Parts: sequence; C-alpha cells; structure tokens
Amino acid sequence: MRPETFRHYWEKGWAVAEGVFSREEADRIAQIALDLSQEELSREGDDYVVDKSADGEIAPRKIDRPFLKRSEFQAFVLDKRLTRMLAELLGAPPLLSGDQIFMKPPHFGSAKPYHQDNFYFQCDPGDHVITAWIALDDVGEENGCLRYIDGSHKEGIIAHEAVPGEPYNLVPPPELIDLQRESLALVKKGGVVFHHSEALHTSHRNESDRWRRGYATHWVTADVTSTKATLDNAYFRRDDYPA
Ligand SMILES: O=C(O)CCC(=O)C(=O)O
Repeated sequence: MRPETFRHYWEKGWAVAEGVFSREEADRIAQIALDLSQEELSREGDDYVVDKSADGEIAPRKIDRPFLKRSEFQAFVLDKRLTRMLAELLGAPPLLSGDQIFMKPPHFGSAKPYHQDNFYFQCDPGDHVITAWIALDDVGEENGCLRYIDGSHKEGIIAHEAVPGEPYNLVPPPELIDLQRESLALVKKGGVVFHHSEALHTSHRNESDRWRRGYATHWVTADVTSTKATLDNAYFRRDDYPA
C-alpha cells in the first residue's frame, strides 16, 4: 500500500486505493451480483433488500451475505491483493466477518443516511474493524459515491436513532454531523475504499443513468469482541472458512 494511502486512512478515517482489481474482474463480479439480485428479487419482495419507486416499480437495493451464496465472491474477497492491504492497515491478519453488496440502479438507488458502522456492530477495539468497499462500477458524485466526515473516527461513537418509516436506517442527530468536513470518495471500478468502523459516512441517491454497485466487506482482527451478536455468525468462525 502506498504510504500516503495508509496515512490518509488513519488521519481521515478512510482512504481510496485505485486498481486493486482489474476492471474485467469487477465487471464479472458485478454481473454475478446482478444475476443473483434478480433471482432474489423474483422470490423475495422484501422492503429491506429492494427499492420502490413512487409508482411501485422495484429494483435491487442490497444483497445480504453474498459470500455464502456464490463461490466466485469468496475467491474475490479473499484475494491477497486485498487482504495484504487490510493486514497493513490493521497491523494484524484480517478476518472476514461479513459482507453485503449495495446496489444503486440508474436513477433509482436510494440514499444511505449518515451513520457509523460500529454503532451497529458494537465492536471493541473499533480501530481493529474495517470495511473494504470494492467499487464494481466507476463511482462519482452523480451516481452516489461514499461521503465521509474527515476525522470522525477519532471522536467516538455517537447515539443513532431510527429514521421514521425506515427502521433499518439509524442516524445520529444532524447537528452532530459537521458537513464542513465532508469529503467525497471517488473511485474507479476495481478500486477499493477502506473505512474505519467509526468513520461517519453516507451516500446519496444515484442521479445518473448508470449503475453504482459497491461490494462492502467487513473485517476484524482476532482480538475483536462485540457486546452484540455481530460476530456470532462471522465467516471466519465457520468450519468451511477457506482462508
Ligand atoms: O454503499 C453504500 O451506499 C453504503 C455503504 C455503507 O454504508 C457501508 O459500506 O458501510
């Protein structure tokens, strides 16, 4: 990893590494994700994994635990090009705890409000918990890039409350989010955005006519514990964990 990427991560709470995977590798995974989400959409109809437009049209919103659903995802996320970078950031071997793919179809994908992952995870130490968000499309402002509050990972976990009508979205009070310190994480297909578990982050709606798919993989080190059930079903604890 480039020294400036490492420094950026620890100073700001997030960092972009371009070209970790090739564009072709990202395209292949994006296509498998699309096929899988279409399958899930046809049988599930669950509000949590789909977005509904005003006229009732539905589109994929998220794939939960893709790692357990296709072997191609396993090979992709356990690739050494990624795990070596995580080992550097964490200072210890990274263990995969969970994953999800956030889909934002053209002109459709909804916003994800500001939050800290570790409010949900309740893991300790927070410094040993990282998300590696792999860009499966070119990601810019217009199609809903990740946005961060620089340095927020150094300020502790703040209280979050449910958004009315969206029980799955918990958000801190807006006055605690200092938008003066907001940065955009622009990244090309195949690049990775790393973020600290306590970095405040969000993404806006996809206003463009192209997709925005991000494969979020969650990593911890062996010393991490949680006061919630976060790690109970962690992949690295499974007998068939391939690493
Ligand atoms: O992909 C998104 O829009 C949201 C991702 C996110 O919140 C995360 O990876 O923690």
